[in-house]
Amino acid sequence: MLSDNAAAAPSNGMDHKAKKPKTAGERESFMAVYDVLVNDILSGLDAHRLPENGRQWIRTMLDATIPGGKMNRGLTVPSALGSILKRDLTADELFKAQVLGWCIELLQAFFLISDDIMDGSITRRGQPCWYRREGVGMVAINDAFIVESSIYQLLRKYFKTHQAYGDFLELFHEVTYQTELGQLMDLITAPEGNVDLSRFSIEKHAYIVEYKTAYYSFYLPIALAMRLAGITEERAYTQARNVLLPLGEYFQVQDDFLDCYGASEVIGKIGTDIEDNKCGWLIVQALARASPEQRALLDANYGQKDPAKVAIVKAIYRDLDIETLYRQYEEESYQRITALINQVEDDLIPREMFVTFMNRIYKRNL
Ligand code: DMA
Ligand code: MG
Ligand code: MG
Ligand code: MG
Repeated sequence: MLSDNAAAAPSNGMDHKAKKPKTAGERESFMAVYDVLVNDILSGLDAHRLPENGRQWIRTMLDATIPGGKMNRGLTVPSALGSILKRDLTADELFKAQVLGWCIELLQAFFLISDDIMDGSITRRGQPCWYRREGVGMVAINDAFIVESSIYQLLRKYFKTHQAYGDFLELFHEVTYQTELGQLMDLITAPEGNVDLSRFSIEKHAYIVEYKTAYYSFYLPIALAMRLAGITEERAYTQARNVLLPLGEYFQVQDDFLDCYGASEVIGKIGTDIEDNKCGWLIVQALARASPEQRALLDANYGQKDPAKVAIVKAIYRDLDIETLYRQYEEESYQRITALINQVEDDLIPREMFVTFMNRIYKRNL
């Protein structure tokens, strides 16, 4: 978990110390805000005369799709705000940061409900994916839209008169669009029943992971905390992006690795990337190293829902020692991102909040 990751972080020779990892108290306090926000969403339905069974549906759906994850994105907003302000937060500052954090968790739930349908996934967070629950099916598509709309119900309720309201709306809209563009490229690079591995490349992979993951998972939490703290200089946001997009790429490479090598009871999901013909990090690395014979086997076996074919692809990954390559990539990424953090002007935005964010995911196994 988080503390293990922080403990695993190598000394990086930086004089700025990372904040302590999230304590149980911070998670508990964050979860308490979830209960408040669900009640806000449900109360907001009164104005729409939603029949009781609709209200019950929404309550069940929110509880099944929003909590239960690692909450790294959401917890980063209050922790980054503390780093920026360099003091304990007031109760009101903490609450506002937690509301924004939950809005990211709602955005994440909206993406995951749809992503699991599009990827044909089986489980999420150790439970059947929402669309696979009894009586749900394709209602899940509209549920994803309701979760997305709920973000804007909450932003209006808590920030309508805040000076940064317009910026918050713009940020959520922009990163949503970016994520959808990334998902588009992820999906159309992986057409079902039409395997053509020459479509894959390191560059295509880099585009997909920047757009589908890095903006909403890494840039958004820090940018929201910065905006909440009153930072308006564009230069500060550019410097944040310079660290957070590479950090997001590293995170999605980990996700690609865990899809194949993670323990499903730990990551709570069953990998589908090989079956789904995905342009993931493992296949891109394998293609760069495969002999002509191995390449022919990959062409014949990738992207098919047949366990024997998946096993052949995994055997080639093993022969090419992709796992060792990944371990090297992890170490190299930590050094490379540390160097990027050292380029940030510390009096503009504290380097510490990037170190904390990086340590939270370094060498993760879920
Ligand atoms: C995740 O890509 C991207 C978004 C926007 C949810 P993915 O399909 O690799 O995610 P997961 O492995 O969690 O299904
Ligand atoms: Mg998926
Ligand atoms: Mg996907
Ligand atoms: Mg994945």
